[in-house]
Amino acid sequence: MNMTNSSQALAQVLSNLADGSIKVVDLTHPLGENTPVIALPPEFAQSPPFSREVISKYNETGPAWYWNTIHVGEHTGTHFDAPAHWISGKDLPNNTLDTIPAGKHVGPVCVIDASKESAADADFLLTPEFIENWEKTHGRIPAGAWVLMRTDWSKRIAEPSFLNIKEDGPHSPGPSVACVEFLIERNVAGFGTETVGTDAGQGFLFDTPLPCHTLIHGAGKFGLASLCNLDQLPPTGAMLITAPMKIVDGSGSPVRVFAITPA
Ligand code: 23J
Ligand code: MN
Repeated sequence: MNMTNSSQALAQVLSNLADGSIKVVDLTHPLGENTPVIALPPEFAQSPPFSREVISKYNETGPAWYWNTIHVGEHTGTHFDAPAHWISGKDLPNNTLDTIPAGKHVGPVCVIDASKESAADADFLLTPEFIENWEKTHGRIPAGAWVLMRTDWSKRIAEPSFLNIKEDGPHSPGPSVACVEFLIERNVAGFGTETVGTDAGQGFLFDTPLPCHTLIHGAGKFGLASLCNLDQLPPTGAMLITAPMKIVDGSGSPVRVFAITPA
């Protein structure tokens, strides 16, 4: 594509955004004191809930301005997992938020609808067979695409059934070990879910524990957790923009995720 054509392509997108034939879908939950946080087994350090204190609010300490100090774990709410989050990705190049090239934050997105299966079984696992079946209808997942698993779990965000913790730990859907291997073979940008983390609730018991951390970050791929509004996306044809904070040496951060999609 020459300069004129690429300028025209972008002008077309902007004109379609203005006339409403292309829309922006926000895949981000509000972030606040009530945002659910993952609970690890008690022997491990825990991530605190989001909190804040007022610096000043139109008062003696700041008569015309309002600002807060926030305290938040990197992996809180709708958030981005960088490869350095996991020990398997610790020595990879460009594995932290400040070194991931900007171009990696814009790309195609495939949405795999497992909402019915997840409603029927809180431990539903996405498999290579399920994705291959999806590909028969929607085409092969392109290299560099985000793959998002739709479960409608985001609709439970204010309920105990979001974390869904039972006596034997959390129960929520996610990818199987073979599924994560399959996604790496497809050379995806990353994998995203509507649940508190990218792995299934019971993923710590898999033969490769927490494969969507261990394997995917070891392969230099990214994660997105606690997404919402996936039911507003087409299976293919949308563009994803992920914008985590550029934290020096950051392993992840709360993120704003937008999908640009045909209306
Ligand atoms: C730390 C330890 C285990 C897990 C996680 C974080 C996450 O899910 C996360 O937010 O990356 S499983
Ligand atoms: Mn995380």
